[in-house]
Amino acid sequence: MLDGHHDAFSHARYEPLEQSRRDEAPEALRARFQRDGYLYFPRYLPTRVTEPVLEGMLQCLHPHIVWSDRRGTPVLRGEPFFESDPLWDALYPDIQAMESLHGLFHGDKLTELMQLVAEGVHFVYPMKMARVGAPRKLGYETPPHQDAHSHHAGPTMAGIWVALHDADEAMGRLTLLPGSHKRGVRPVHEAKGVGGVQCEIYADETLWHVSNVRAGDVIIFHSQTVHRAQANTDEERVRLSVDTRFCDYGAPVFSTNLEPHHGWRIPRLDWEYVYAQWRDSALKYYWRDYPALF
Ligand SMILES: O=C(O)CCC(=O)C(=O)O
Repeated sequence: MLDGHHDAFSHARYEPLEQSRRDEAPEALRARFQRDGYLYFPRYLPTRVTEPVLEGMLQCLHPHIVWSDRRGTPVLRGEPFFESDPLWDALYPDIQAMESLHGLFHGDKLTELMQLVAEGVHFVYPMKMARVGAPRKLGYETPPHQDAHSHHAGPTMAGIWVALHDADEAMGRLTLLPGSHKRGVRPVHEAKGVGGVQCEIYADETLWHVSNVRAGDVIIFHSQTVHRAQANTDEERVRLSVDTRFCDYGAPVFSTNLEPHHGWRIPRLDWEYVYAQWRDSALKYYWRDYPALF
């Protein structure tokens, strides 16, 4: 049954994510980021900011995934599916076309956090990701990896991840290996699950940080911080979240990050499709004249 990479974590130990607050001194926050390789801001975004994204995703995922008032989470109706399954491919372009998904990462509150980490002007990657962590898909969860490898990025790049609803330990939480960013970009091998590659974990690295999250929680992690999703072991509950990447303005950005997420595999998923119904054009093609693409 446990045929995926997650059985490799049977000896892992877990501690809660170290918490940060926006009103702490910037130097203290940056020092913690450099020490742990991540910052966790519980309840940072108000639900009025996250709810449109959650509701938009649920509309696109209907009737396969629906909100359950009883569980207080999305739940799966029917067969499970994961990123790049045919059903996911059919539903994902409309999730990508959500103006709220892209706009979320350009709003004031997340901009403030990114500026704080970047110590000045930052660049938000055009590629925005929406995650559907379905139950009953053991072994297909995101394997441990470094975004420096998957996005061909340097040390000033970081990931920013937002919880859209509360999620507990059964629901495939995002899990980080504290301090792992200090040991360089690691060798990888092929793996099942989102992204398809897994990086090396050294023998002394057994302590992972993970917490139950609530809607509006934000996690920022260094491009070399090893992270993964735990298995979703629930019978029906689904974890939905969104994330993107950012870097110091002017840092090199690799060209695949300029496409919509999975635009390289799903033929109709290009920026024309994404932007077709947007009301505000300010964020369309904002990235086109970025000076350091390769
Ligand atoms: O949310 C997830 O399941 C994976 C997120 C992730 O790996 C990432 O943002 O790089």
